[in-house]
Amino acid sequence: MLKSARLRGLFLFAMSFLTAGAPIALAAGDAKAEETNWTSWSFMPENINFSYGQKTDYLYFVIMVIVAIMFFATEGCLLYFMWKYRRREGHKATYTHGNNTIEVAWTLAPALVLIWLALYQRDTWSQIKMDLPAEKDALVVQVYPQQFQWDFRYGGKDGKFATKDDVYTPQLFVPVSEKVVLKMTSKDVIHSFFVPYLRVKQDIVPGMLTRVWFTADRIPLWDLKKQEMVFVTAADFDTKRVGNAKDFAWKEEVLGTSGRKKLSYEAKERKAGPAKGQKVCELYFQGEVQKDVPCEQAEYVLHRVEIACAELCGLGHTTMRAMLQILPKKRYDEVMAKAERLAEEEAPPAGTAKWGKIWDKFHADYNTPMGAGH
Ligand SMILES: [Cu+2]
Repeated sequence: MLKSARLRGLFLFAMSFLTAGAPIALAAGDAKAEETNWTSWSFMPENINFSYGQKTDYLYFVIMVIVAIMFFATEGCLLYFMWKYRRREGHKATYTHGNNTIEVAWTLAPALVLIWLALYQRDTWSQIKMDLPAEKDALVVQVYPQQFQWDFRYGGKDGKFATKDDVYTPQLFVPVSEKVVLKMTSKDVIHSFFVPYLRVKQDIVPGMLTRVWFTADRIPLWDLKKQEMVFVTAADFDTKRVGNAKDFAWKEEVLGTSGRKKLSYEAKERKAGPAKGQKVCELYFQGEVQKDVPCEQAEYVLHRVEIACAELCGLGHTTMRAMLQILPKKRYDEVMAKAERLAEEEAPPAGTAKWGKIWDKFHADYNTPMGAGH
């Protein structure tokens, strides 16, 4: 195929640059990988998991650079050869059986890149998947999905699972910047716990315990003026006037024929109570809760991020979603205290019997705390 020796040399040089040059160049920048915001480079949603999210983004970036070089090199060759060997008067086509040297080179080059990547990402992989925090140092939540819903269970007041004071929720509540360990198994088919903002995606298999850990280091809020989501720190949260999502309605408006959606929150009107017909809200400001204030005073609404099932678990796939609520520690404690009080007073919600019937019966060992590691 490549008749001239110079061309062949050029091609081999490009290939060896890919195998050695690119990884070395990238590894040189590795020292700064931790501080750099790779999100903007890798076209990803904002990363709010500072425990390892930035490392995931950096790996994505490294792989994207390698693939981009490969893409432009091969497509460049394709275009060049199309032009160089185009049909011309007086030029005869040559019949070729191929070139073994080049074939070995372009098989070996990607193989070496893959081997290098496998070695290079080992530390990140073990931090995410192997070195889980000890459960006594983390908030442990059990996750028990089924077609097509998510269910979560907290230990309740005694912190122990499979006891009477367990708290059952259809949403996941976590305090900001705290280590969270999820212990998960499935009731029916394989599901997958996927939260892009946390850089977390973990399959959940029936009859098997999978654990995943993360920290959620930013609180999602909805900016009412700009009608868009923002992420704030716990300290920033206290400086903002934040409304409770239950006082607001979530609206979706489809824009023209493009199918793009415009999302917004709007204050709800009260149907009953002292402020009937009026728009009054609950407001958090500087760590305090104010009740029945006019909704116009709210600048933000407590927002949530989506938990999706990334497994194609049936026709109703898109309906399998839950919400993750990330709260300042004080708010989280209030919400949990209320849930714990309700759990003591009331019978567990309908549909939670499956925990006792399957989870506690067959996987009683999942309920005991585990140490660090996997
Ligand atoms: Cu699913």
